[in-house]
Amino acid sequence: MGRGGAGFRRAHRLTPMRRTFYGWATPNSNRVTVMLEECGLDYAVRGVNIRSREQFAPEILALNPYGKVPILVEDPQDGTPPLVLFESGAILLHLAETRGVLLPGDARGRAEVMAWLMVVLTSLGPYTGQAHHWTELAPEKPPAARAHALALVDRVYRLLDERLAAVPFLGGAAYSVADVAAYPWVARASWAARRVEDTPHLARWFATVGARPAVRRGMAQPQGARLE
Ligand SMILES: N[C@@H](CCC(=O)N[C@@H](CS)C(=O)NCC(=O)O)C(=O)O
Repeated sequence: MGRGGAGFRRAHRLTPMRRTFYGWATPNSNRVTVMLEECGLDYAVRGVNIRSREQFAPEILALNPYGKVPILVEDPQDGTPPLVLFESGAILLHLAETRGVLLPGDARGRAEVMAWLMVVLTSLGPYTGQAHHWTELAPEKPPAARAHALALVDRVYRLLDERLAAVPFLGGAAYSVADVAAYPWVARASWAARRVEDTPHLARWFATVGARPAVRRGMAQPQGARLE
């Protein structure tokens, strides 16, 4: 745990709730750190180096039996058992709902944000991850597997670009959890041999979201972590 320079750190203001983020310099992890920053919350960072297989340490498996990051633990410090959450989408929705941010209150607006959040959770992330595997990580790189993965990413990038030609943010008029979930994956466009500037509306959105101070801070966590 905590190798690579990212140990146990404090950030921001103290709050009664003790929050601990477990993760590494990965897109799914950065969804959560960006969201915590957007919420202005205090949190501790526990580095879990997935390249060193720290996600399979007993301490991590006790929190997430799937052996994956991110994980967020909320400990109310009042005798109530801690809430242990995994799955980046679930964590984002929990924070949005409990903090009352980045999710519209009206059913119609909320449903629209949810639809785009689901696209990002089920397509952008997993397809980019598969493209990364078949272009860089796999010991063998069958052309058909690589082409299939890249075509899936291309389709979702074209979808997002068309969407962002019509509205400023993925969920519509306002910045939302859908944007928070998408940004760290678009930041890894090169994993799918892509350039963000080739999709101009997505590139405009990427620059806008990337300029947010909370996004910059969240993307820099865990400090010192490298995905090598
Ligand atoms: N659907 C999960 C995916 C989590 C995931 O795959 N995390 C990666 C890092 S981005 C991981 O832990 N990989 C190590 C492993 O699968 O062993 C989420 O959104 O949180």
